[in-house]
Amino acid sequence: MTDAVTPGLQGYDVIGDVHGCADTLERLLDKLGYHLGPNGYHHPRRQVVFVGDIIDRGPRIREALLLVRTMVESGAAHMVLGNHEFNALMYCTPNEGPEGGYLRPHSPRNAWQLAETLEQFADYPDEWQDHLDWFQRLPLFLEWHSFRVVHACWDAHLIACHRARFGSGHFDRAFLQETADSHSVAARTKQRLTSGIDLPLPQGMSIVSSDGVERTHFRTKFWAPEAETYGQLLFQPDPLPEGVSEQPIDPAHRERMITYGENEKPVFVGHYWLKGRPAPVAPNIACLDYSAVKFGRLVAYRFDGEKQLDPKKFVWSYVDP
Ligand SMILES: [Mn+2]
Repeated sequence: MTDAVTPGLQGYDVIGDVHGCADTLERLLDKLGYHLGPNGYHHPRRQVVFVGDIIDRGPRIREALLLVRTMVESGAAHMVLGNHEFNALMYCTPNEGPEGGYLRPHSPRNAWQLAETLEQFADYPDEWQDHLDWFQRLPLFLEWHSFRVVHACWDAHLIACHRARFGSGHFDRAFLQETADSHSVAARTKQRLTSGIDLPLPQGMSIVSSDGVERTHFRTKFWAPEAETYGQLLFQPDPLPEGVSEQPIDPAHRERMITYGENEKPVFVGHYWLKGRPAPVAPNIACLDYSAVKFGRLVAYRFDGEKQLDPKKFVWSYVDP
């Protein structure tokens, strides 16, 4: 666990998916009372925790990444990796196994996900490589005495396994190489922690999500043991196809569900493209991704050690279209 050892530190501001919205991030930090000094943004009594997904999609990825990294390296912030950073790492890392290529295949869809980032770093290849090296030094999850942060899903079992191997949320080159095999523990850990639990739609069905991608799976809650239907388990803005919502959850799918107990310490995630007014999704769970890059809100939660999250402690900046 990471202990709050910084003298005078009073709390943490957990910030959701930035996705290249650097201007909005600057306005949010300003609103939260952070000041831009010679070593980047900082606050005399608070630290930021970024939930990951700083890159891809948005207009100022390079600036956002530099801002965040400067804060982390100066001690003003912490960060866990999002699926976008881990995917970028896999996309750009050669597979050292006999199959060769890259850890993440250069398919049109995978290329599309990283296109905006690679485009913005096209004239700065050394800088991009240096960021990739930095991603490899960041953890998949963080835990303090009073709260936890992971990009998409706090899976206690996989986290315990990861800790048994690495002692923390960090990982090494061997782990990164192992993620190329989708059946490996490494791949399952990366997928579960940074992308959550996806369930397949019934045979032949698909959803075209709001970003135009056709999906055969949908995103689910990791804390809904009482859910009986797929609709009660759904956790994404795009609705299920007609009729699927009311269907009872298949026992095989139920086996893949996990829970997050109501007495567990608060956990913060991003990832899920929420819309509307920010609020806790459970008394001890907050998702901070409110679709900033789709002209939603960039959201922070001001955490001061409370056991039950308070709807009044969300702060946000709107993205200027
Ligand atoms: Mn995201």
